[in-house]
Amino acid sequence: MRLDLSLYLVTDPELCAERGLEDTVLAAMKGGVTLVQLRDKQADDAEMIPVARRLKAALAGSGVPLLINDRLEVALASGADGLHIGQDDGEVHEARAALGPEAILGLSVQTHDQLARVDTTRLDYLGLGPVFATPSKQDHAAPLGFDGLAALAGASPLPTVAIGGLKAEHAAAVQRAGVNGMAVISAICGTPDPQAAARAFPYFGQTG
Ligand code: TZP
Ligand code: MG
Repeated sequence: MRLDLSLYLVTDPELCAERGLEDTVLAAMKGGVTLVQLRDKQADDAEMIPVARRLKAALAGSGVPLLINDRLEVALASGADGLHIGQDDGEVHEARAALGPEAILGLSVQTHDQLARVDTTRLDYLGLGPVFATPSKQDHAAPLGFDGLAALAGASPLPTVAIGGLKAEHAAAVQRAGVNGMAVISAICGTPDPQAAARAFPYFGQTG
C-alpha cells in the first residue's frame, strides 16, 4: 500500500474508549488521516489480534494502511499492512524478513547516533520524536523541539514523521522542519469530534 505520512493517527485504548476504537478511527479518516497505527501497551497479543482484524476490516477499501505498534505477531496474524517498532522492539532485519517486502516498516529514532545506524534497505520511514513532552507515552526520550526535529529530519535518509505533543497549530513549524507528516494521539483520539480534529491539520503532500 502507498505510504503517505501526512496525518498519521496513533490509537490509544483509553483515549479512544468513549467513542470506541473503530468509530474514532473511521471519523478521523473522514477528516483526512492518511495512516493508522494500532498501539496498545497493556493488551497481550491474543487480545490485540481480534482488535487489529476488526480495524483492518473497517479500513478495507479506504487506501489507508493499518500498522501495528511493536507486535510483529499481531501484524502477521491480523493481515495489517505493516509494523512500527522502537529502538528496543527487536531487530529490523528480522521484522522485514517475517513481514515480507511489501509491508510498511517504520522505526522510532530519537538521536543522531540512532539515525546513523538506520537500516535504509529494510525500513520505509522513521518516526522522529518526541517533539514535545507528552503524557501519551511513558518514559519517553528528551524532547527534540523544532530545532532538534529539523536537524534529524535534514539528516534522515528516509521519509520522516514527527511525533510527541503535536497539535494542528504546530503544523507550520513542523512543515518548516522538513518532515513528511505529523503523528498524533491525543490531538485526535482525545477529542469529542475526531473528524473535525483531523481536518484541522493541513495536508503535507505526497511522501517521497
Ligand atoms: N512516541 C513518541 S511521543 C508518543 C509516541 C507514541 C506519544 C504521542 O502522543 P500525543 O498525544 O500525540 O502527544
Ligand atoms: Mg515500541
